[in-house]
Amino acid sequence: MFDRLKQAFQSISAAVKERQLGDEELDKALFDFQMSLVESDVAQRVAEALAHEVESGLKGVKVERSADASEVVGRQLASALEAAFSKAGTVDLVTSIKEKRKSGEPYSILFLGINGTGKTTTVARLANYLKKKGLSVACAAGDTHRPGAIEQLTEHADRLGVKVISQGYGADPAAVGRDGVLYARAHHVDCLLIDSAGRMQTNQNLMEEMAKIARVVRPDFRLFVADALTGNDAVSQAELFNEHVGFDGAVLTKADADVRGGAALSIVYSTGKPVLFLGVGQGYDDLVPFDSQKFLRSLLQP
Ligand SMILES: Nc1nc2c(ncn2[C@@H]2O[C@H](COP(=O)(O)OP(=O)(O)O)[C@@H](O)[C@H]2O)c(=O)[nH]1
Ligand SMILES: [Mg+2]
Repeated sequence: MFDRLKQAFQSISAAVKERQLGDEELDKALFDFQMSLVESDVAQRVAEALAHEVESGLKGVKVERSADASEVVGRQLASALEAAFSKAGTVDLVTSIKEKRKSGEPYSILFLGINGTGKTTTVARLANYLKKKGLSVACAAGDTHRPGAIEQLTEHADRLGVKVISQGYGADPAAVGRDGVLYARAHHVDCLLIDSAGRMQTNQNLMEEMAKIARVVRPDFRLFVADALTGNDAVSQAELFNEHVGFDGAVLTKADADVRGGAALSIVYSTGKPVLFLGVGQGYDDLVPFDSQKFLRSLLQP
């Protein structure tokens, strides 16, 4: 996972370590760094900002040996990345759910994202994850558009022993979500997971529909699901959903097949929202909490 992104970070440290850089060489090394970030799916704007961090770090201190330069680069990148991740913060869903339950109300999570990113699969995997933490879960079949969507969710839920609340195709997803909350409240369910449709990111109707569910259901958490393999598209989708609907955190799916790795970084940088989980396969256990400290260490340590 994320190998290409790791290489990009390591190559800039190596570049400044190997030679005493003149201005021209430094410019070239910075340009190469920026390019290699972009090739690893880091959004252009974010790549530029990171290259700028390195540049100002090297200019701001007196660097006598190339080994020192490499250290400065490492420190500068580490603090820039740490600042972005700590600004986004972290969310412990299990703790938040338990907190909310003290009030007697169920905790609700609305899933957002375009078709094919892995929303329904992630609803199932999160249901499995929360059950293993000892919490009770129900799902609302909020994708009332896509043929087969309700059956897909029901099949997963049956296998996991989780109740699905649905009203069939063509129903108002906001009403399905509200039904789900009423069911969860009446049956003392800890957490309700609300699936949703996601036709096209450019579809204004989709944004309006999602905003309506959010308005009606007032979920405790809006979870944006992005497909890591779509790279920069995932970042623009994140920005779009964040602007029109708003979200509180993200899941990055298909990380098992992602060698580039820039999407996580770019989503956190450009939306200021944390990544909570990585999808690392198609099985129910293939959802792992995202550890930003571990991620940063793996990027920056040779
Ligand atoms: N390899 C891999 N495949 C995934 C992952 N998450 C989802 N998928 C696959 O992506 C496809 C679309 O998933 P689905 O949940 O139906 O997406 P939705 O349209 O957003 O609800 C399915 O074939 C899933 O098995 C993941 O983390 N890794
Ligand atoms: Mg789906």
